[in-house]
Amino acid sequence: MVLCWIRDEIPEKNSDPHMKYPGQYLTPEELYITTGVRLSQVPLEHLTNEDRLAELRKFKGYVYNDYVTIVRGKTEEEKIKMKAYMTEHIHHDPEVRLIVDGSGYFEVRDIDDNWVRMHVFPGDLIDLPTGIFHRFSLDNDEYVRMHRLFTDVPDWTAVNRTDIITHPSRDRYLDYMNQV
Ligand code: KMT
Ligand code: NI
Repeated sequence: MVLCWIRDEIPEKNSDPHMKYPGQYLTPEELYITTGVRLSQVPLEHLTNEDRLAELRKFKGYVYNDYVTIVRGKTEEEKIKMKAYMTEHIHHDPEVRLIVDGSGYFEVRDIDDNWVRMHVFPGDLIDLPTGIFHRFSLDNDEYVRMHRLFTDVPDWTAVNRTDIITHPSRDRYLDYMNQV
């Protein structure tokens, strides 16, 4: 089950929960209305990875997938990657991730530019719409493994918020939010 809440503004130690005082969880419906993010659950038990993929493909038409494991960075390369994940960015494509092991925090900006934190666990499937500002941090367990799914050839380009003047994916997101 994904737990969601509005995050405080304290920038240190992102692996802590950072729930904004006085603290309240958002329902999946509230999350959808304020961000456009959809959450669902995939039963991981009793299914091999291949079976699970076949199910997901039927459901959404995903054509590309791979796995990514993230651990607290020890090497310089890992540290750079962690920093990139935690830098606010958008993509041309939706960001679809199935958590298969471990846990972590996805953060998305809501329509009022608050950070909404989603604590994700195995079996959680998150679907971040194209053009939503987001970032990712490990929690204090310092490990997550995710299945990444794409409906097209993957485009890994991350456009950081500071670089953005206008971006087509941002216009698509704002159009999409008008229909939510
Ligand atoms: C990304 O674009 O890869 C992210 O936002 C990080 C979380 S998934 C590895
Ligand atoms: Ni991303």
